[in-house]
Amino acid sequence: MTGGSRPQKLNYSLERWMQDPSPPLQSPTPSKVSMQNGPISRVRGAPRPRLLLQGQRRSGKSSISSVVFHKMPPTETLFLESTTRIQKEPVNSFMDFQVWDFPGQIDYNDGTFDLEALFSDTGALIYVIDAQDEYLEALTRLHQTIEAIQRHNPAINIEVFIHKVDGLSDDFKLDTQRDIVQRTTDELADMGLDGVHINYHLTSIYDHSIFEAFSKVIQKLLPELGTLENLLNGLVSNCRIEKAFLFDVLSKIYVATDSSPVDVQSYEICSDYIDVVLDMTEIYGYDRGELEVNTVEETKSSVGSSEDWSLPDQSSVMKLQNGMVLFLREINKFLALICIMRKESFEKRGLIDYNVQVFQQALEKVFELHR
Ligand SMILES: Nc1nc2c(ncn2[C@@H]2O[C@H](COP(=O)(O)OP(=O)(O)OP(=O)(O)O)[C@@H](O)[C@H]2O)c(=O)[nH]1
Ligand SMILES: [Mg+2]
Repeated sequence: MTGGSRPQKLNYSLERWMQDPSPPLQSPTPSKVSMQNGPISRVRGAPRPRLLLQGQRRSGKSSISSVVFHKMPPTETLFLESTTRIQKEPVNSFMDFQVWDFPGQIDYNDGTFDLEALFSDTGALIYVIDAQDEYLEALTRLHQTIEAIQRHNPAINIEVFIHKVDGLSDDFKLDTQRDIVQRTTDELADMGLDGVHINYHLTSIYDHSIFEAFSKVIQKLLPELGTLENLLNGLVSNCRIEKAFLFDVLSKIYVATDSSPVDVQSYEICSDYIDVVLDMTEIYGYDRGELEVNTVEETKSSVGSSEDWSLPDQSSVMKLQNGMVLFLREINKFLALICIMRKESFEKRGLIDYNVQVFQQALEKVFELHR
């Protein structure tokens, strides 16, 4: 995956399907939605990976793109029209990337497309399969696409979204996944492509699964992922935090988490918490001007104390009935850190504040390297 697209090399057949890019997606009303005082901007100058959303007609590609990147309520996707041209969606966030939403009827395996150009700057192929429909034809197309990718750019991550699973029982979901994996493995083996690694995700726009799947897809494209995980591991162990997520606020994709296993409920509650904070900020937000942020040294002197600790402006806390605490801290315009911890751990607020600041500064250095 390398930066920039190469439209001049696309031949007529592909250009015919292209749509001019829409303006880049930005954080919603950035002046109000906060997340703007932190020192880190984003990974400037880093490659802008391309994600291709492909699959049969009506499989749900545009719905996924609209729900994840435009905050469209899932029920409104019922009124989406069929895509006729490739929709290029530049996403400007902590990491710039672009999503290309393909029309279902496009057959780029017909020999006239410049597949070399199409796949050359691509980071991931997201192939969407409607699990509520017959999927044999979709699988045939998927296998042809994988074969083409192997020929042109085998470094592309192949992600299969077994989609619309909201209508299926748990047993049926797993049976469907097993069947799709088996058929794909067999078919690829017959094609002599047994070593190809494919990731499968069960998804629906009606719950958090689509955000979780997208998080995993994006994480694989982040060169800094290992470092981010290490930083989060350090934070978690120093402050006795149960789980910590670094979220992209606009899309609710989590960019990284500590290395303890992710359970869906933790992810869901953190994701819902972002919605609550953003909604409140939207209504009651105020211009905070320049924030006075303590230096690490200043904060260090208050480590261990809890009485004289006041919640920094860029934070929010929610205590849950079960004795757990949700703590959100904005890192910058795009990113927020959300931690789940026990009440007792949260009482050591000076310690938390100090460690979060250390974490924030380390993050800045990590991203600085890629500017
Ligand atoms: N039940 C359910 N329906 C979904 C889901 N995602 C999308 N849909 C529905 O699937 C239908 C088709 O969605 P689109 O997003 O237009 O499909 P598409 O793949 O972009 O179709 P083309 O543009 O024709 O290729 C819409 O009615 C959506 O509401 C889902 O997760 N669950
Ligand atoms: Mg579409």
